[in-house]
Amino acid sequence: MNPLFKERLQRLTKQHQELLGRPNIKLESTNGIFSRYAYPVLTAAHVPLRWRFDFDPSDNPFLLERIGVNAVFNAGAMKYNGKYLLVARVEGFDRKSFFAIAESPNGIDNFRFREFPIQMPETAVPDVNIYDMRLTQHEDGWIYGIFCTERKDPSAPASDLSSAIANTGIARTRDLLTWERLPDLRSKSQQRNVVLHPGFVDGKYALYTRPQDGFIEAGNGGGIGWALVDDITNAVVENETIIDHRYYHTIKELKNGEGPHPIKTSKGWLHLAHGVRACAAGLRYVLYLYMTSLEDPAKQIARPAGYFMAPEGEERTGDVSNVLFSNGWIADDDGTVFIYYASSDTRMHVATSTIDQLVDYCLNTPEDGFRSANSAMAVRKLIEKNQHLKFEEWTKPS
Ligand code: M1P
Repeated sequence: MNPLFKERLQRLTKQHQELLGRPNIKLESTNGIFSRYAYPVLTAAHVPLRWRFDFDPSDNPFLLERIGVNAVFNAGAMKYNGKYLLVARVEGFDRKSFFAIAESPNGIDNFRFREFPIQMPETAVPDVNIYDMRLTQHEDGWIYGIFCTERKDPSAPASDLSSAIANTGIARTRDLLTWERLPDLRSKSQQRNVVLHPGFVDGKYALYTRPQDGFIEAGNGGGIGWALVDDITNAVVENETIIDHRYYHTIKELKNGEGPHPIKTSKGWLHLAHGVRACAAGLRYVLYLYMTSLEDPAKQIARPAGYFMAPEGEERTGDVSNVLFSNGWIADDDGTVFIYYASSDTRMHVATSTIDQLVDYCLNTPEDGFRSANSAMAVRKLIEKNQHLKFEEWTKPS
């Protein structure tokens, strides 16, 4: 064996094990709404070495990496058999993404990929790229994975090698080992960020949709939609109503999209979504929350203004900078919420909060007033409310 091979193998293995076993550190929360953690929970470097290196010394005497991983991001999430499970988007150097499951005993660190990535079955029209799976444990007993499937636009001129069509792939599993691929969602428009509601509504499957005119532009797609579907094995969007609109001069002016499926709370359904606006630096993706009624999951009951989380520090940079995106969260029985979010299309992080804190945030944060005067007025009202309180005295050391 080439001594270089052995030396590299030992170094690589040691570094990898140290990375996977590194304890995460909860950071102090400044806004009291959620806490970030010091380290990403999944990165390209977390991907098993066996997926990247040929460990046969005679075939790979220099121990070169054979298959490079560019990024690990936009993971769906669920609790399964007591473990915190992420279905991550693993993107290779070749730009193609596939899904892979990583599990952790505590939800904040020690995420380890299973032995093999998911070999997602294809439909008669093969996917070119698949990504951003939302997991839903549905009332019908199946676990659904709803994801984006991208294919080249067949109507694009030969010189156009970029135009693509975004559609929604649907797969289901009972054990997270074998997946059954169902026909893609049929809809009048392109669709990305489609999410399955966990229960039947009026006896039908309910989807959060994101109609879009083109592959990138939402265009006439007015925001996050809602559609009831009779048969998930032949899913067709017949009627779509917009339940969370886009507005001029807000964080979701350009487009928005549902994150993971909403969490049921005693006060309503709690939703996590992303909003996009344009600025001189390009597109800025932030996360926001809203709530809908328990009786009618399509009816908004709380719309806190602005963003809930925006990129900070190293989160700001990556393959597509200035992006936070989330398609996975887990609510534990004790009310803890693990929010899994990706930064800049590069890496996965976790933030923790509680259902009570998130609901309080939604119900008590002022709504967007759509004008500067109303924003200033909201601050003024808060100051006036505080004037009647003797909170300065509470800050004196006792
Ligand atoms: O690059 C940011 C995100 O862009 C797309 O999201 P949306 O359709 O809302 O614009 C997706 O490609 C997503 O994967 C990506 O993180």
